Amino acid sequence: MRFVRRRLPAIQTRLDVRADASSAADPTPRLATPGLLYGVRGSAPTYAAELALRYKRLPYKRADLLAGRHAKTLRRKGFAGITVPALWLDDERLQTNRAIARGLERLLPKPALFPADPIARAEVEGAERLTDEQLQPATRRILIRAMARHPGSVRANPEIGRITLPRNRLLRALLARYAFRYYGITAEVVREDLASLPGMLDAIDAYIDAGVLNGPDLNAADFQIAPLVAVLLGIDDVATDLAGRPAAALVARVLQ
Ligand SMILES: N[C@@H](CCC(=O)N[C@@H](CS)C(=O)NCC(=O)O)C(=O)O
Repeated sequence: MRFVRRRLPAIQTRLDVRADASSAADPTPRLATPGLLYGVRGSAPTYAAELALRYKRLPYKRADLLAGRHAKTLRRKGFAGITVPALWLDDERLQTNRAIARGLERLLPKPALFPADPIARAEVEGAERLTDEQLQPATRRILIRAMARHPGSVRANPEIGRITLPRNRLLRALLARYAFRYYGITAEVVREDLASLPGMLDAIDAYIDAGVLNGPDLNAADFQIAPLVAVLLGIDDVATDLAGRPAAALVARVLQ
């Protein structure tokens, strides 16, 4: 097998306890086998999928793939795409956070990841889109550039964990070069990301003010946004602008 299992299963242990606690009154389905979540160490999107699985109280195991080998492994496991999170659950292969959220909702409608009211649901889906299409790629580029240029200016969120980097400086530099090319990271692109970040955070804060996010019941968009904001809170360049924002309170609630 080409994946590396997490060495420290702290999150997993907590989940297993909850999954085992299901009783006659608890609608959590007993799956023939637990879900298998493929991820990458330190990946905020993978952690988002974990949050959705835990919310549904579905038992799962997480297997972290080696970045670089991930695409081949996922193909071999029968997934059509090359990104993580990728979830094998109840004989279904679900890939991307948006598809995973919908797949989990189909399998287990309660507790709901989306509001029943169509207008409220459309708003949550709008927040999801903003996250998936803009906040997630911008956060990735800002993070990778900060890690490559000023490693001391980045602290990993303990819940999400640290991206694994080689100790060897040359290997680290090669990896950075590869990642820059792969994700189209240049000084100019990251300057634009940094310039558009306050607008994205304003939009998230507005969703929170309107009760679309961080409402009494958390939803799919909350789970996708909070880990990304948690990553941003660990980057010196952007943390100050974030600290007092409602978005930071969402992180405190979702990631504890
Ligand atoms: N937007 C999708 C994709 C997430 C994504 O891009 N994941 C990264 C890791 S954080 C990945 O798999 N990158 C590998 C690649 O693009 O080849 C989601 O939320 O599921």
